[in-house]
Amino acid sequence: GTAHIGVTGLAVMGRNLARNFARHGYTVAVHNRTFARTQSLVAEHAADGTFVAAESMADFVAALERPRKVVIMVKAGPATDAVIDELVPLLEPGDIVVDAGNAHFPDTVRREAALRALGLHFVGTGVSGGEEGALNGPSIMPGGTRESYASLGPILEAISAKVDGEPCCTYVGPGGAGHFVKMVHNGIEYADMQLIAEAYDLLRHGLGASAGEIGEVFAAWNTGDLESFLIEITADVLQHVDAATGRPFVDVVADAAEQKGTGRWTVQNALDLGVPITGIAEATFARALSGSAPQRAAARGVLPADTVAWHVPEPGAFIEDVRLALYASKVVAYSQGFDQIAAASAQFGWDIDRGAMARIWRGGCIIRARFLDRITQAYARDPELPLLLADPYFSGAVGNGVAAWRRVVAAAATHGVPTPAFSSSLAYYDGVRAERLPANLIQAQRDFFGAHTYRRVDREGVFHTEWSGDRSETAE
Ligand code: 2AM
Repeated sequence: GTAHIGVTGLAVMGRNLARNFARHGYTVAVHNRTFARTQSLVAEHAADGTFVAAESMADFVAALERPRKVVIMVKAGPATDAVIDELVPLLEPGDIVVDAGNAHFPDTVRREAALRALGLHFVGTGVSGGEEGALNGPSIMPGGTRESYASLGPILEAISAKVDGEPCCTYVGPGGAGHFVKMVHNGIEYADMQLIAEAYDLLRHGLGASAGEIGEVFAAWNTGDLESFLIEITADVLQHVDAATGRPFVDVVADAAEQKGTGRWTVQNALDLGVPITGIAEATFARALSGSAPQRAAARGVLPADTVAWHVPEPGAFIEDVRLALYASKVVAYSQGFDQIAAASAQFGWDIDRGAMARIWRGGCIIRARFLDRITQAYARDPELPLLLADPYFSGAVGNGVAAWRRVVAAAATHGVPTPAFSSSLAYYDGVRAERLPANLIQAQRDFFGAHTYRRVDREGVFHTEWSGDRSETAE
């Protein structure tokens, strides 16, 4: 065969990836379980470049040059395994199977090991940017062997988004590293969205501002440190007017957030690793709370607020406080997400370059933002940076806003406006910077009821006190 790369699974994402490859001059073999989709792609988009339409999996594989590069773009889960099972007997050692779907990383670890045993390369890759990104340049996070990246990498880099001439694609690490990083990306996206929603809610309650007016605030914020895709679309969405009612669009949208599960995966993994990603966790739980219809119905009008009316004396100063609180909370969420990447990288031996992850998120993906440059710079200053928040640039930027952050969280609590992500981020900030935490008491309690032992501040060793006896202390 002569095709440079193949794509199987031609729903919108696969179709757009195939078109993106073709537009970059690659000959693309295309295949789909239902042939009609393959035919319509080739019929409608011949102008994009050269496609080879294959009706059977065998014809599809035969159309590819060696080593074969096959991109699977089907719904994550059993469909991916079904396609792999059909594909593998047709392949030869050295061929590269790419799963570009939203796989859960433990599945990728499993599939990579199984295909490696057969002499095949399995590349689980994150692809972010939705349909539009897949067509015009996504952020691509490929895992698997470094060897596979030598031939596959240049093709993925070619179709990825570019920022300052640099591709938003790099080798992430072995095994499930690519899908892991994509998962954390999505978790950070949850946190970012929740923080933006809380900022909107604060401006709504504090200023009594309309959605359109708040949209103007976000548009102004998008010219500064907060400049990002999510802030930009928020400004746009807030200013959109519902055609049917003439009301602000967001005012007619039901307030129950849904999720497809990547936030949940991120939090579940953080619990396994013991990494406090409170921003992402609060964002995930906030969606769950919004969808807790029976509980909300039981509480509405029953639980007293005991608040007074909110009159912000200086709207301009309040808006600036909220902006600073948003930026500080956002830095916390990213700092926590990068801690999670570091912990998983250590646990699984993936050796992930965190600065490079921030670099490939600058374009194509949902969390693309100006401030990611700052993260790359922080890890360039210190690749082993233990806490992003403590990097000199970020500690300075957050430190500048900390008084504002406290005013915003205090005002939200006083006036009964829920800000779980703002509040927990500030609690994390104060926790992580504390000279001494009350965990001393936790350890003493654990020793009391369970003889779980404790360490002392003044002596090395592990100790236990005979709580039910003479309260003497023994060294373990
Ligand atoms: P279809 O067009 O034949 O339904 C998204 O659902 C994409 O995944 C579609 O291209 C769909 O093919 C494909 N897909 C879903 N389940 C599949 C399976 N078990 N085997 C192969 N392709 C599958």
